[in-house]
Amino acid sequence: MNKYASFSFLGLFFSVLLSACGGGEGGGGGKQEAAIPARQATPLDLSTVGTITGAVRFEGAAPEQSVAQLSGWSECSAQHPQGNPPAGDVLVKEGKLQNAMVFIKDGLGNRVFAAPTETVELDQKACVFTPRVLGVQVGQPLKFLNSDPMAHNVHGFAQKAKPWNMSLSVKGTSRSVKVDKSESMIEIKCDIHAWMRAYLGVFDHPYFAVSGVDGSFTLKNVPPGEYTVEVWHERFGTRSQKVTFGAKETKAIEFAFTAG
Ligand SMILES: [Cu+2]
Repeated sequence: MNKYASFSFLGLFFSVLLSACGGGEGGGGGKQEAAIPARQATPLDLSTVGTITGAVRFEGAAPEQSVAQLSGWSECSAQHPQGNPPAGDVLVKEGKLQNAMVFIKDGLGNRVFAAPTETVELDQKACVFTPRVLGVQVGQPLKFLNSDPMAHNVHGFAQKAKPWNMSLSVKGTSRSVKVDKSESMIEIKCDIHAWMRAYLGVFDHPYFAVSGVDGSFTLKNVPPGEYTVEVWHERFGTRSQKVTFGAKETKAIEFAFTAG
């Protein structure tokens, strides 16, 4: 167990940390670590928590999704023999919207949540970021990986945390960061391939989920309270609603974006 895992195992919370660990790449020569002030996680009464679940809908005719323009990049085109791939920016199926980020925006008060030690991975494969939309908690390990035979980079346009820009020049190269400030959402680009995009949500709590193919999402272990729950989508913006949530409740909510 490394020292980060040890800290989190003890239920401590990193309020400030941004580190980058080389995985076969130079770029600074190994670890860069800030001081790690830690705060005690607030105990969660598991006998009172419940579930907020639901779906993100899209009403009306959805706009066409964008197409990644790979022309001029033969090494990428070669991995898409059917032609330029859809960008994945509008995924609507039977009125349900995929790849929307649903999260508690307000209402958790001063609760402090320990950062999970499990690593979330963002791959660059066939010249596409995978997944396109993802979330982590503040201080949770986030690994950028290049699975392609050509160079990529990972440029994170964070507004609150320090932005990052790192090269992943060789297949199998990875870099790891821990983002130290919550922000929804952070745009991530590859500066080499203009079509490559991912969107990262960084939250100071575990109550977030990316909607699935059927538009569904689930927020588990939510304590009773009055919350503002928000949904974000890269093309359609945000919607929010108030949710009054009782002890041990399971509550279904819906969000709807509309055409035009
Ligand atoms: Cu790239």
